[in-house]
Amino acid sequence: MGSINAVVDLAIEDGIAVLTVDNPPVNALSADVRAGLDDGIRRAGQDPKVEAVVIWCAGRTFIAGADITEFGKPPRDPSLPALLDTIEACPKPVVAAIHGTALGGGLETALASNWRIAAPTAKMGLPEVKLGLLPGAGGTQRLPRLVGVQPALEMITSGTPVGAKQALAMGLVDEIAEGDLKEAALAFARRAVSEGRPLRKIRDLKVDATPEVFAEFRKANARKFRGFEAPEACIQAVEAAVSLPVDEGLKRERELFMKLVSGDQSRAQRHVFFAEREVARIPDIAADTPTLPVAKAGVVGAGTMGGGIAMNFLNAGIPTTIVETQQAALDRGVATIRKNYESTAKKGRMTQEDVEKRMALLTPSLALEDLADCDLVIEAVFELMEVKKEVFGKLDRIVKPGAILATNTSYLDVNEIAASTSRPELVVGLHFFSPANVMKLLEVVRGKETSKPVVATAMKLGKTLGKVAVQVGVCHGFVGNRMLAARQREAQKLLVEGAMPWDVDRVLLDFGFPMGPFAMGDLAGLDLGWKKETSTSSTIREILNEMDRRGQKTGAGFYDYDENRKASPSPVVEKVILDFAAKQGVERRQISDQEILERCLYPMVNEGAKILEEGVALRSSDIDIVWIYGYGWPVYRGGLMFWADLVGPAVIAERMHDFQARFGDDFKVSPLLDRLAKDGGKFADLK
Ligand code: 3H9
Repeated sequence: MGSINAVVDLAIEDGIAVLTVDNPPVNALSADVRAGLDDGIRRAGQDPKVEAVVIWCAGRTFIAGADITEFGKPPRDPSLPALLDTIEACPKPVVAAIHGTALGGGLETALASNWRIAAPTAKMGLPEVKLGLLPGAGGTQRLPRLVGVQPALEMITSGTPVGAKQALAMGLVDEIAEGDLKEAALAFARRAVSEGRPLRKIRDLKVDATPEVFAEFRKANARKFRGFEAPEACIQAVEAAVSLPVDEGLKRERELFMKLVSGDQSRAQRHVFFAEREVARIPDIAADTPTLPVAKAGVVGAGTMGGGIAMNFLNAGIPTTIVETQQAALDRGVATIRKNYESTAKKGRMTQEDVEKRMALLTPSLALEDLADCDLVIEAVFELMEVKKEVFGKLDRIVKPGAILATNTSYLDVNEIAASTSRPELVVGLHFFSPANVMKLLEVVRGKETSKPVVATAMKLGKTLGKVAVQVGVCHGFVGNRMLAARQREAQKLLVEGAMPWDVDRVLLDFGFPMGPFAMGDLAGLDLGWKKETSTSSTIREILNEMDRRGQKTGAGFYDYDENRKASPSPVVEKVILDFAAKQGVERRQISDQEILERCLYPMVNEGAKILEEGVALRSSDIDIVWIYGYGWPVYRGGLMFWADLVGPAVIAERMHDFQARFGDDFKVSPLLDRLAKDGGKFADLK
């Protein structure tokens, strides 16, 4: 209990007022914190015994931002900008003492103070853009005045925090504390008093930049910002810092903030922030469930997937043995891993020493027996049940009792795989997404016998590997690929009915996906899972493979590619499609962009509804996470099911019924979607 209110304390130590915020877990600026700080600063300002103020936080961090849970609720006074005005107007020196993370409104609080002193491990940033927002309490006006326009633009539009050392170098903080932070801040405040330092107010600093700086910045980042509203608003606010007097700049910033905070993109991105934290919670597995140690890992298969999976373990510092059946394949796999690391090092994102450190953790082998003492073995071999069962049978006999056996299968029945071992409770699916060393999603497939500690271990392992782990149940394709299949099916059908691959791709690209399904197919290789011997020209894809148009690697697929792999619509493919449709007796028609979008996405929503009905996913926001981290779903649309709620289950169900009448049972509406449509419910509200 603080002396001002439950979350803010005011204590006077030797003439210095120490205002302590204690609002766990991250000292967010809730209404009580704002009121407490405002009151405390005013009292300190008026108290003749007080010569200076230190703002300081209890617990693990300085203020990590505005309280995100308050957005969208009726505002409560004092607002954050009003509080920061109070701080800035304090007639006595105010020093912010920063440890942990000073983020968003937290850093803005520090910027309204006269000086900032940081612990060596502190991090400072304005991550609002990641929530679809801009810093709305002076950050866009004060930061460029303090550090210059270019660094401010970078910090504000990327949201990436800087460490204490860099912050000192760029002038963001005034001192790094040696030893105890609070003591150092008190000493700093006393010095400011004894030296009679004039109060430094960032609002009074000059800021300057030519219009070209902003034009260049927009141009350089156009690709990265595509589709997002917040980065452009951030740039406009910084422009206002340069072109307007500070009070008008602050007003402009506020207007831009208010517009973003009430918009769909920010709602979507805030949803993702909480969904990403919620996904770790599994109702029937207590947070304190004991986990198994994973100190040594094994990977079976050194192909693209196996190699990528192994890299995750090496990155996390876990010694890993990788097994192949043939020396040549093993050498190729190991060489690819090295090549990937070397290329990261060449880009300056890793040192050569880091490369060698990781490679030294890797043991290549031709014998499964070498996996005997691993704590966890992941199999990434050919996607065929018989092959998987054989490997699991062997692993079960070889790998020490109590070790986890995991499969990277994308579609197959994990229960059946588990049944081929004597330890089904230790078998789990760990479904990585390609490229496995890059994509952040990890589907943790829980079999009917997988034990709770094994699921808990897999979820924790995901975090260790820098992934976002999502628990899913057993079914064909689990959550992600099962829903993707619905989209692929419709995309193929659209070609026969009247669209061209580039039409479908353009619509999905404009929607916000990094690329459309046909460009994606060309990139992955159209011959994935295709066999010449059994190919019967039964689909457009088969025909293209038969023509040796197997995607980017052969210079042709659904598109033609030039020597720089630049795609262009292919007249050959156009003819293939027209002939194929004619042969099927289909009279092609004009298909609108709207229909393309609905045909591709609504069946996915329907599949998502079935997945929820069956309990394959725990909650609709978990499905959102799968789509954002596994398939490049645009984060500003909040995930597939969040988007479905925005469009409205009733709208989607009605259109699906219409499609069913016209095109058949691929559009049969799930009972859950129908029920939500009838009751006016939303996926997000399902319990
Ligand atoms: C802003 O400041 C706008 C202003 O410019 C203008 C306003 C006018 N609010 O991540 P963790 C919760 S926008 C409410 O697991 P970590 C979080 O949900 C804000 N709650 O811990 C979780 O709850 P639970 C700008 C918050 O150690 C718990 O705290 N600031 C907030 O891995 C622990 O979080 C940001 O965007 C919040 N601001 O990471 C910073 N932050 O336990 C957002 C966290 O129930 N936060 N919670 O699941 C972060 O980046 C990380 O939480 C942080 C700690 C790095 C601080």
